[in-house]
Amino acid sequence: MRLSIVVSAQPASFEAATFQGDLDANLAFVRELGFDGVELAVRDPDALDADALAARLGELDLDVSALGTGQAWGEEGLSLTSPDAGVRRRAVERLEAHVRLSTRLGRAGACPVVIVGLLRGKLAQGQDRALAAQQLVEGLKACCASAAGAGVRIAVEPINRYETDLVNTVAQGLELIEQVGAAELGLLLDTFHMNIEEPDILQSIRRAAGRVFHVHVADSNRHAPGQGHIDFEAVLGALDAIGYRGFASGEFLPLPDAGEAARRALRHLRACQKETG
Ligand code: LER
Ligand code: MN
Repeated sequence: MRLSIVVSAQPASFEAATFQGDLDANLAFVRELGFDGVELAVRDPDALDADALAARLGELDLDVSALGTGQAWGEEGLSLTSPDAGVRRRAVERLEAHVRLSTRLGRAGACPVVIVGLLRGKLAQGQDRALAAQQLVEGLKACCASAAGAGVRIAVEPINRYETDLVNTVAQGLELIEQVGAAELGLLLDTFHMNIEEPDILQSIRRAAGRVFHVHVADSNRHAPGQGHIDFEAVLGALDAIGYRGFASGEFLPLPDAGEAARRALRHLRACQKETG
């Protein structure tokens, strides 16, 4: 399995975006460490120079595994389930901009997966859950229609209950995919969230077979893999066994610092891969 790591392309407050700050320097550093790719966290694609970014990635021979979109929620409050129709429309338009950016950054025919994490929103007090669920399906249908035309895939990330109350588990994610009914929609499995929500992480990976579009790796305490109690040898083995051939992307706290956390993650994941073959 190829390894990538989250680098924020624009300033953000999300603390598990492992690398933040000077984008050019971070890309070079990640390459030097030995990652095969980078996952870019992008608040607003229109505020980026996509041509310059594509050129820089080409120079470094670095693939983009995925585009994170959560900053559009965290920094601007965009949400696919906002009670405000204008906010929902802008969230869809923003995801469509991420789909366009994905087509600009794709290399060797593979476009980065566009992630729907916290951009799905969370329920405000008194908000009707059934209506929000329906709005989420409608928003994703619109995004998938744009993605289908562009040859881009979208991955919904089940996120633990302390961060959102919409789609916490793999089972809920699979149900949502069925409701949307689009081949472009799959799941992002994040081991940190799975450790909180899934009764059996390996069984949930097997249930998601064929629909896993992207993977985030962080340990049980959201430190780098190897610093907590998740069995990454078993997790990587299960992903391999279901035929997952995408990236495992590091999204963990930059502790004791981003470089050291990234080194520890690489060391641990490579050792686990050796064991699984
Ligand atoms: C994002 O990938 C994530 O895991 C969430 O906890 C926050 O967006
Ligand atoms: Mn994640």
